[in-house]
Amino acid sequence: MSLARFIVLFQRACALLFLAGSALFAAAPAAATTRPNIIFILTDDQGYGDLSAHGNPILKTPHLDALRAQSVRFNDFHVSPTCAPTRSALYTGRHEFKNGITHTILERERLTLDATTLAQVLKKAGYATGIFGKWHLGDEPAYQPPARGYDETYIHGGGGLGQSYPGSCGDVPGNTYFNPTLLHNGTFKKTEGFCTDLFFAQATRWIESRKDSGQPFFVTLTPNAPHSPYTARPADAALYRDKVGDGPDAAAVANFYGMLHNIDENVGLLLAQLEAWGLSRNTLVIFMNDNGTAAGAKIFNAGMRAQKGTPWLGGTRAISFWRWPEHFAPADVEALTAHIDFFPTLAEIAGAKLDERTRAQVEGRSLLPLLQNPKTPWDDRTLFTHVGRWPKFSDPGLAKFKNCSVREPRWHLVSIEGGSAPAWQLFDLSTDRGELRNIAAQHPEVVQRLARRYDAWWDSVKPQLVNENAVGPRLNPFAELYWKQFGGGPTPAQLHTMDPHRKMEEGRAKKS
Ligand SMILES: [Ca+2]
Repeated sequence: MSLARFIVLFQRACALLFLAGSALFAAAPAAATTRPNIIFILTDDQGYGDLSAHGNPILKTPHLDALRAQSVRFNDFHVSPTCAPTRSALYTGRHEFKNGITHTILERERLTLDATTLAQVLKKAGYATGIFGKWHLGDEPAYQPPARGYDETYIHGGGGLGQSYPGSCGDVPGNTYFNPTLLHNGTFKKTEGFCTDLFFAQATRWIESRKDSGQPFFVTLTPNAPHSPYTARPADAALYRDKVGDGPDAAAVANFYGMLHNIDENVGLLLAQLEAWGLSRNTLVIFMNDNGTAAGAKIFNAGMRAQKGTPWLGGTRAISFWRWPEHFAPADVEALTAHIDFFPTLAEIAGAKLDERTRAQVEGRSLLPLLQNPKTPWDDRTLFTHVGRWPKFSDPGLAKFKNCSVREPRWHLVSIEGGSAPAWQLFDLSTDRGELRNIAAQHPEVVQRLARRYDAWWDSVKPQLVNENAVGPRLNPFAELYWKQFGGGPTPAQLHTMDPHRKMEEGRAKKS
C-alpha cells in the first residue's frame, strides 16, 4: 500500500470513529462512553452560607472555593431539614417519609429494607463501593452499609460519635471526635487522630487500593463534622476565636468554623492526591451539605430565613457542586433541583439499568441534561418538605401541618404552627428570597392549588411510615458489638439511656 493510500484510509477511519463517537455521545451522553469514578462528599450541618465563595465574611474555604469554581453549581438545590432524612432521599431517589424515616432517632431513622439503595445499584453496575464516616440509616445489622450495597465500610454508629438513644440508634460508648473507635468491615478499630482526618485518610487509602484495578469506584465520604458537639482540633478553632465576637456562643462558632477549615484542608489534600494519581479528569467529585447550617447561622446565612430543622429555605437549601473535568464545563444552574435527583443522576452516569421496581421507587429526575447544558429546559416541579419529629407513638396526622412546606420554582407555601389543620403562609421567591412577606391573603388561588397538592402528597406517604411503632432492641447494636469485642457491659445509666421504652420529650431529642 502506498503511503498516500494509507493516509486516505487512515483519515476515513478517523472520520468514522469520530462519527461513531458522536452518535454514542448523542444517544447516551456520558454513560456509554465513560464510566467515571465517583467521590461523593457530604458534610454534616454545614450550611449553604458556610463557604467563603458564598459570601461568608469570616470563614475561609480556599479549597472548596476552588472546587466550586471548577464545578457545575446547582444554586437552588434542596435537601431535607435534618441528617437521616436527607441521606435516605439521596440514596433512594425519594422523599424520606416514603423510606419510613420521620426522625433522626428512635428507629425512625431506619431506611426501610424494601428500598433499593444507590450503592446497590452502582455495585450491580460494576462499581466498587465504600463508605467512610456517617451512615445514620439504621444501626442493626440488616440496616448497615454491608447489607445495603457497600463493599468497604469505615463508620461510626448512630447520628454522631458517642451518641446513644433508646433502642438501636447509638455509637460506641464514650467515643469523642478524637481517637474514636470505628467500625471497619465488621470489626472495631481503635484509632488515633481527629475524626474528619481519619475518614478522609481511610477513603484515600481505599482509593489507592482500587485505582489500578480497572474497576470504577464509588466513594461515599460523610464526615460527622461540623455537627455538634463543637469540637475542632485546637489549632483550627484558634484560627477563628478572635473573629466571632465574645458572645455566649463564640466558642461554639469558633469550633464550628475550625471543623470546616479542617474539612476544607482535607478536601484540598484529597483533590491533590487524585491529581497526583492522574485520576482527576475521569473522577466525578460531588460536594454537598446535608441540611441548613447549625452554629453558622449566628454569623452568616446567605440571606436566608432560619436554619437546620426548619422547612424555610435556610433549612433546606444546600451546596451542590459537581466536578467532572472530562465531561462537565463549570457553570451555574438555577433550576429547582433536589436530593431526590442524586440517585437517578448517578444511575444514568454509571450506565446502570434500573429494574421496574426501582424505577417506580425514584421520584427525582436525572440532572445529567443540566450538567451537560445548564440552559436545558427544566419543567416546573413541586417539592415537599416536612421536618417530622412528632412524638413517638403519636398520630402523625396531628402533625400533618407542623413545620412543612410546598415549593414550586416561584412559590413557597409554609406551615409552621399548624397541626391537624394548616396555618399556611405564602412567599413569592422571585421577589422575596428572604421569606419576609407573607402574601397568602393576596394569592388565595395559589395557596389552594399548592395546599391541594400537599394533601395528595400526605395521603401518598401515610402508608409508608413503617417505623412509627417500631420498638428497638434493649442495647444499641454498636455498643453490644463493642462489648463483645473488647469486654465490659452496660452500666445501669447506659441501660436506662438505651431503654427502648424510655419516653423522650421531642424537644430534648437532639436534632442531627
Ligand atoms: Ca446534619
